[in-house]
Amino acid sequence: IFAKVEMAPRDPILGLNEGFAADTRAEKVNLGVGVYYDDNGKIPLLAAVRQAEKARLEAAPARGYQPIEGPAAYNAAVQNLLFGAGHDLIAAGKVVTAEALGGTGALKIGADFLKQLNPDATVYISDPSWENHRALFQNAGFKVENYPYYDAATRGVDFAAMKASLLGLPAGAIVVLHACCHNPTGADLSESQWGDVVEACRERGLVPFLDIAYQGFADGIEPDAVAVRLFGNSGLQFFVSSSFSKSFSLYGERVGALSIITDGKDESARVLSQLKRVIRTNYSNPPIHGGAIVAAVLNSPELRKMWEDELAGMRDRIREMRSSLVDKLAAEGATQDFSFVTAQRGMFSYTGLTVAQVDALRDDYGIYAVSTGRICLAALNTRNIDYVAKAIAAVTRA
Ligand code: PLP
Ligand code: TYF
Repeated sequence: IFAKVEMAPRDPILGLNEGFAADTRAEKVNLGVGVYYDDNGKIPLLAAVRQAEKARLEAAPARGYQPIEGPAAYNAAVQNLLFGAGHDLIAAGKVVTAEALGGTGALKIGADFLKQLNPDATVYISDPSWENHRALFQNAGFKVENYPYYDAATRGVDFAAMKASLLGLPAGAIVVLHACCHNPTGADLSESQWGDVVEACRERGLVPFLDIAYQGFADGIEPDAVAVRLFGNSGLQFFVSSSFSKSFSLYGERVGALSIITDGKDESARVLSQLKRVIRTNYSNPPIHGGAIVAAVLNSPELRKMWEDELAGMRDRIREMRSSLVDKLAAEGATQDFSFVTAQRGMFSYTGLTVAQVDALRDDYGIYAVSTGRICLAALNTRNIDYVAKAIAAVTRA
């Protein structure tokens, strides 16, 4: 039965971890995968998470099946974070939320549900985007195309091209939008540009699918929700996949959610019933632990404050690494101007490094970056940044 199975290509990002693990050089640095490390190079276990876990362990709750859509306390916490506590949409019963297996799981159940609703629709993702967007929607049976996004010349968004493209899409087209901290470019839209995107979606009858995997990593929980809030106040129906992998440092617990905004209670009930069917036939119901911890933190004023402070600490540390890298590259005599790195938002920088330069970083220095030139700033720390700056300056020297 397996004789004709071909070798599948490795994930271009997760695949880097294998090469990195096998590298025996002590000075090696993994700038590939989008994971936040602390200044000691460790994935942090947040104090708020630890406290919530301690309380749970002591309470020793039973491990029955969860509701198919996950617990109400978790889903309410997700909605409050996305739209702001007490938002009209929530009060009016217009938000259907289901816990999901990370942001990826949320995208997947959203994609499967959309396939039932509109099987012939095309999905549009940004050029470039997180590679899994394309694969995930293709595997759900959709044709996937790009809309223009990044402009290498300005190292920002070519918004005129993006907007013109959206205004040319057919009604019912599904548009995947990075709500903040664009992966991989770090280039985000301004609030007024988001307003234009909302209007383009309204005018063309598009199906917006917002993906927010880094809420809190640009400017903070509230400001990073600007796109979600603008869509939320627009009266449109849309999808949001959200993730706590990064913001709670709970990568392996697989905690995320899909939220669907409907036109009212009756539509919500029907949508939820179908979404539950999608979930039931995929994995029945979500695991308990991660969601219970996130809900406990978000629903306790004390733990929530602790979490927000820790999240701010992660955000600030990444910012420091950005400006420090720019300074050190200049001090190393880099022939290129890298000041754009401080304008990019979130975990990533699209450095403009070529494939050959990325290869040289790996071969000559044991520094691993994505072949597109994307690096994860959250993997830099006060001990490896000098080495990385020296290496980047060397491989980019004309
Ligand atoms: N969407 C984007 C844009 C991402 O960068 C990621 C990163 O992991 C995800 C979704 C998936 O998040 P998760 O790890 O929670 O599945
Ligand atoms: O872009 C990243 O690095 C993160 C982590 O298939 C990731 O989003 C990368 C690839 C993948 C799943 C997660």
